[in-house]
Amino acid sequence: MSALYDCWLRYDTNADSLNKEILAENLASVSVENGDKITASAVEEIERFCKALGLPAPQKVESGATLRLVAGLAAVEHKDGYVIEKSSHGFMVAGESSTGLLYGVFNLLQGLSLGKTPEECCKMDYPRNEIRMINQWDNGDGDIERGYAGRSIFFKDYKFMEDLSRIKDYARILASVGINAISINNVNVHFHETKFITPEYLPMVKRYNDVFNSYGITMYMCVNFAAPIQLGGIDVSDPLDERVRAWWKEAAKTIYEAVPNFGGFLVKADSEGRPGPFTYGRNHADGSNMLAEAVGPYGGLVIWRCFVYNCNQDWRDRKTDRARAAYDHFMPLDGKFADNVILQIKNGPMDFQIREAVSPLLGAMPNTNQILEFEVTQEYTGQQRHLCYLIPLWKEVLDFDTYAKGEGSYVKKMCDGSLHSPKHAGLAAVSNIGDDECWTGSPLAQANLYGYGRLCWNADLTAEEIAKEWVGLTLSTNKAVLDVMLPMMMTSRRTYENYTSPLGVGWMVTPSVHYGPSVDGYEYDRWGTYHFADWKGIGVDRTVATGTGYTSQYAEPNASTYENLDTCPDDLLLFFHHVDYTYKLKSGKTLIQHIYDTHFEGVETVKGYIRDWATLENMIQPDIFALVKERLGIQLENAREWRDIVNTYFYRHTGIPDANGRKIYP
Ligand code: GCW
Repeated sequence: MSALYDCWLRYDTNADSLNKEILAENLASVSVENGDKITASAVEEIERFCKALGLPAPQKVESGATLRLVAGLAAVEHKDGYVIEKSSHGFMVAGESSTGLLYGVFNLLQGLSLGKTPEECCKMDYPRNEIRMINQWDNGDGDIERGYAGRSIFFKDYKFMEDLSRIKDYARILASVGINAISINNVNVHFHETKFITPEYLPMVKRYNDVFNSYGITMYMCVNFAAPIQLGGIDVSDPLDERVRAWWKEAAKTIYEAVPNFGGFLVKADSEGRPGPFTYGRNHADGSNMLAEAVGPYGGLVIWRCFVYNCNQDWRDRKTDRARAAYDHFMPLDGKFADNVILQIKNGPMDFQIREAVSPLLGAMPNTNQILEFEVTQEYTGQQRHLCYLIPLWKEVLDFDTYAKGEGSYVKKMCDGSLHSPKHAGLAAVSNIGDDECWTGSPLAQANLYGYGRLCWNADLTAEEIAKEWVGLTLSTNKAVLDVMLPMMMTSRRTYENYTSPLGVGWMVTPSVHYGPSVDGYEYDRWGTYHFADWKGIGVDRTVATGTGYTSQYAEPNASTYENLDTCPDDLLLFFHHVDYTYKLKSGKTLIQHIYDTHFEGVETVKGYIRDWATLENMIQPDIFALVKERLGIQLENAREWRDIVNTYFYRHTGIPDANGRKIYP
């Protein structure tokens, strides 16, 4: 298609430096053992690879192939694992399942396009996490909630797309990094979308489902908790009402008759205006278990979000703390959820900020299935106009020690199920794609989708390794390119943080769009996202001693670390404490000087990115070069605006000048 469109599956990225003869020799013929529609996808991918590199299409043979593909090889122990090894006439890719085989083939093709020899591609690997899910926030009208990359590839004018080619390419992209689950519609299920689970839409649901299934991906849909009212004409959606329960059972039966291997439901309930069990004095175990009972007979799962908080707060009230909400609501329900209910918990207790604490609910419920939720779409992290490589942020979360079961209780162990041995575990994330030519607004934002998949596969991969793979597959394996890209990507999260909101306090964004500086934008609003800046200090006191008591939700020693000013890390200072502007950070700087310094520095770093990017002009594909160049220009303009507004705001509040006399607008 095009370099922008093909993402990391271009295959010809490094065409000039590949040994085509060796490739042609090894891909001369292919055989398939235990074939099905997933292995057919694998063969098709090999054909694409050959086409992209101008190699002859592989001959399909019964035996003696140079590339032998085997699905369902018992010797591969791990679920959906694979092995790539030498075999009698060339090489063999074998999977524990056909999905495992597909993963192996993607890995082989990626390795080859990075310039590895087939020998160097030999390995054994497997996904460490069971559920590796992507959530679309696509609405039926084609709009995408928090989407920064065009319109939906799934829906238009409240209809499913008839042409499934783009959905198929998306399935390829996802499967190539091991994603195995997708929910296709927004968690905010509005009027029209509520009907997506009814017979009117089920034939299309089935078509989408089949495409994803051919890539080893299970499809889910978001449902409206009040569907029995809207669709069933029942006057309530009380989860303990027999009529409501019967309605959901019937609805599930209808769905599964039409779409037998449908995954199940993803649910946002009692959150930001969505209906839920609270209306009827019921709790979230009552609500989710009711749906679980409906889909259970068909092997379906209910993924239930924990993003439940009071969004009608009064800013005058300093005691209510939105950060506490998920833990307060869900922790008492541990052990009360059905086996096929999985709680989905955002990485932070607030909402996907550039920096916030790790949610204390993660790993805290030993008798409940939990999965972690990330946001790949850059809602609060530059909306795909700013470069913000999110893998370092996610790694921090995955490597966070919750101490839930003593030292070493990392979040990643909750995700891979080794912390408490639940029935189900894994990760989910909000997608960043739309119908843009490059899928993600900026080509650099593709790296976040790629990296999310890679972390789902193996959370022990480093952010650098992932960046290096992505750069090699998408831009170039040329060392000069990597030398520019690695530092840019690895510093980008800190850079974004530098010119936006300081030290974990969050927001300061223009309300509703969440883009661009507005320091007091949410300060007197109902959303519970305040920084409490006055002339003397700033920050949210979440201590037990004098604040909201949020720190007590952590296991020790984390609770004490955050409670005490002396041990609270600088990066999260304003998330946990309200301090004076003259307070001295561990870095030795005063808070106010830190704010000025980071804001000046952030803008300078972006200027450096622009200079560095310019050096790549003749080393990478021109369309990618041009689009990123344009985006970096926007980033610089926005970063300046952030710097000047934030610095001026604090200068005006404090009257304290910058120690280095730089320009602050009075
Ligand atoms: O951060 C908020 C977003 C909402 C989103 C919500 C959620 C889908 O601003 O747009 O709604 O999170 O995660 O449910």
